[in-house]
Order: sequence, then structure tokens, then C-alpha cells
Amino acid sequence: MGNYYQEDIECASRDQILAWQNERLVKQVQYVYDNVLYYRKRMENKGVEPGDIKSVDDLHKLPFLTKDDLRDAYPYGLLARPLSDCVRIQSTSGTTGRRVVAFYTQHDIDLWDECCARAIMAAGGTKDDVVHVCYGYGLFTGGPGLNGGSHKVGSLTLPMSSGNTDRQIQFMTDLQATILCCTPSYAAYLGEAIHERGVQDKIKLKAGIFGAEAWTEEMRRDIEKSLGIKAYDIYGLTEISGPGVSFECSEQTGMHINEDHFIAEVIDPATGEVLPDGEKGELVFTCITKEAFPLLRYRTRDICVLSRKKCSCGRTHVKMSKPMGRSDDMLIVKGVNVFPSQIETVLINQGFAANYQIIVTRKKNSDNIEVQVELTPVMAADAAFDRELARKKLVSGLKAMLGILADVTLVEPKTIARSEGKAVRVIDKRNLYQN
Ligand code: DLL
Repeated sequence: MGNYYQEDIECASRDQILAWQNERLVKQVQYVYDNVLYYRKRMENKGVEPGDIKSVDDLHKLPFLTKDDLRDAYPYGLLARPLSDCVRIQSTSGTTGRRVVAFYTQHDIDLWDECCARAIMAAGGTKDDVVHVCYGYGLFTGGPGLNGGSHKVGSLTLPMSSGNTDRQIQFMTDLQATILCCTPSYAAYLGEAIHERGVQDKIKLKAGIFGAEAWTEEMRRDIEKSLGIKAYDIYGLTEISGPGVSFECSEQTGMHINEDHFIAEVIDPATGEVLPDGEKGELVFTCITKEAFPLLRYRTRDICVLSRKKCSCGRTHVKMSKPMGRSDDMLIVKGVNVFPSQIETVLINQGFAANYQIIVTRKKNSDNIEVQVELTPVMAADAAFDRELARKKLVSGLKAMLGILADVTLVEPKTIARSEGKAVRVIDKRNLYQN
């Protein structure tokens, strides 16, 4: 079993990282041009040839790819290898439009596992840990990714997948799991369930690796307290490989991007112009080591900031902030940009948990936003708790945060459906995207 804290790579000098990126990018552009007709045409339309890309400084000359391109080219149009060289596909949940399918050679799987192994080691994992994976297994990348990473580290892996909370808690206690991998919303739910069953003393978890959806610092503190662990963020997307594109270290101030495999840029989503480090914009990735599905300049729609400030963990790879929303799932309500994470911050600051749902409707061209918020069990049981006052305080907190008036409805504990995967936070009934 390897030591997947790869100090020589993860703590390499900036010059070394750039040298790797330059060399790999040049090769990768030629490889994609030779093997992916769809992208070759894109380059030709833009008047770019592989020889024009001599280093990372030339990256901006390449055309972007978007999710629409992946849908257009579905299923094989962006494949760079014959199918007989591929050993796996994974896919996005495809709730809107056509599914996105990504392909992997064995080499791609090995690199992906390595990225996830780095994430587990950054969360303090070793071969002596018991890693409980309750991300979904199957087409979703969460389960297979963390599973592969845990194997690389040499930890005992519990491939639990999602669902059946009683069984999750049983295995967690019986097998003394030390690292939990799941979505943050499921981690919060597991915390509640463990306390309800009064088995918190039997839990031996020390760390959690949570991602696949947005979560706030407030939610991190809640989960850390409820499970008695340190909670680490992990980021990734199916198109680029899956979880492990970036991950948090002990400093917990952003996620190191595996820069030996992926070049990150931040662009202005409106103009496509590359922004300097420190500016907020849309994250774009270029894969420089992948074989089967090597996307170049893929627009993630995730809004974030890059930082190259020295990190106390010693890693030198650039850090991305937590995504601050998606340029495409951002709600525009009454003309105002609304991110679910802003609403969550207000709720948690006022003592509520992250159990809420946002319902957006439109009547006579006027938008209405309603936030249904669950009372905590303590609030619900307290006869002296003034619900109307609490509701009004939420309305004014949301007004201050969002700049618009939102209706707030307080509902009883456990009335909002819990999710085993990504939480469904927004129900947009306006059908704004219908043709
Ligand atoms: O969610 C991969 C993953 C699995 C990441 C497990 C982390 C852990 P997709 O289903 O393709 O892949 O969704 C990708 O989810 O573009 C982000 O918008 C969002 N996302 C992923 N990680 C985070 C995170 C997986 N840590 C999309 N914070 C991405 C916020 C995240 N959003």
C-alpha cells in the first residue's frame, strides 16, 4: 500500500508544478486534437492549432467546453480512446436534460483513486483507519471514488452506499469506523439519528470527508459538534473524474486542487475573460493526464476564488474556496441573485438547523419566494418558544441578507424529507427554462 501523502508532488515548488503543467498540457492538446474530432473542429473554428499552445500562458487561446457540449456529443463524441480501452463509465444524476456520461481507462481510474487517497490522507487517514463510505455507489462518482481512494491508502473500507440509516449506524459502531464519507446533508442527518438513538458514546469517528453539494461553515461547525469529528470538504465533478479534484487539508481554509492533473482557471462567466487569482468567477478545468475523457477548458458553472497563499500544511497546490454557488443554479428572484447558501447562513445564525426548502413561484409575472424551515426538536418542545417572533426574525434576517422579502413558514421537526444523497433545497415552480 502506498503513502498517498505524496510530498514530492503535493509540496513541490511552484516552478516544478508549472514545468509539469507546461509539458503535460502541450502533449494533451496534441492528443485531444488527434483523437477527438468534436474538439478538433472547435479548435479549427477558433483558428487554433496544437502548435499554438506552448505553455500554460497559451491556455486562454483554447475554446471552452460546456455541459451543453457534453450533451451534444453524448455518448461517445468526446471520447479520446476506443471503447475497448475503457473499463468504466460514471454519470451525473441528469436531473435536468440529458445525462452526462464520462469514460475511464484503467490508468484514469488509478489517477482518480490517487486523488481521493490524497484527500483521505489530508483528513488524517492511514492504513489503520476504517473508512465508512455512504456516498451512493453506482453511476454516481461519490461511492466508487472514495472507495478507490480508501483502498489505495490501505484503510479498511466499508462500502455502505447510501440509505438504511439504522444499518449505517450499526456498522459504524460494530466496526468502529473512524472516517465517514458522505454528503454533508446526510452527515447532519446521521448526527441527528445517532443522538436520537443515544449511541453517541459508541461512535469512534475522528474525521469526515463531505462534499458533492454546497455547505456552509456554520453547517461544518454543527456537524463537527454533533459527530465529535473534524469535517473536511472535498470537491469534484463527474466530467473531470469525480470527487478528489480538490480537497481540504488540516487548515480547512479552501481545497487544494490536484494541479499535477488539472489546470484551474477562474473566468468571468459573462465574458469568458480569465480573472487574476483572488477574483471571484467561474471555475474552469483542463485535464492534463487523462486518457479516455480528457476535457480541455471545461466550464464547471461553479463560482469560486483561487488562492496561492502559503498553506500551513505545506502543500503548494493552489486552493479553491468553497463554491459560492453555481452560475446556473443561482436563483434570480424578483431580479435579485439568490444562493441557497445565503439562506442557510441566516437560518443557522438564528439557531435553526440546515433543514429547509426554498419554493419559488410566479404569479402574474411577480416572483414569490417561500422558505420552509424546520423547527429544531428543542424549539418544538419548548412551550415558551415564541414561533411568531422567531419567524419574523427570520424574515428580517433574510431581507438583510438577500435584499428581498421572503415568506417564511415554520414547520414541525422531521417534516422536510431527508436526503441520502444531495439535498433537494430548491423547488422552482416557475418553469423558466421551458421552450
Ligand atoms: O458531486 C462528485 C463528488 C462526489 C464530489 C462526492 C465530492 C464528493 P457531480 O454529481 O457531477 O459530481 O456534481 C458536481 O456538484 O459542479 C458542484 O456544483 C457540486 N459540488 C461537488 N462538490 C462540492 C463541494 C460530484 N464540496 C457538482 N461543495 C459540482 C459545493 C460541490 N459543491
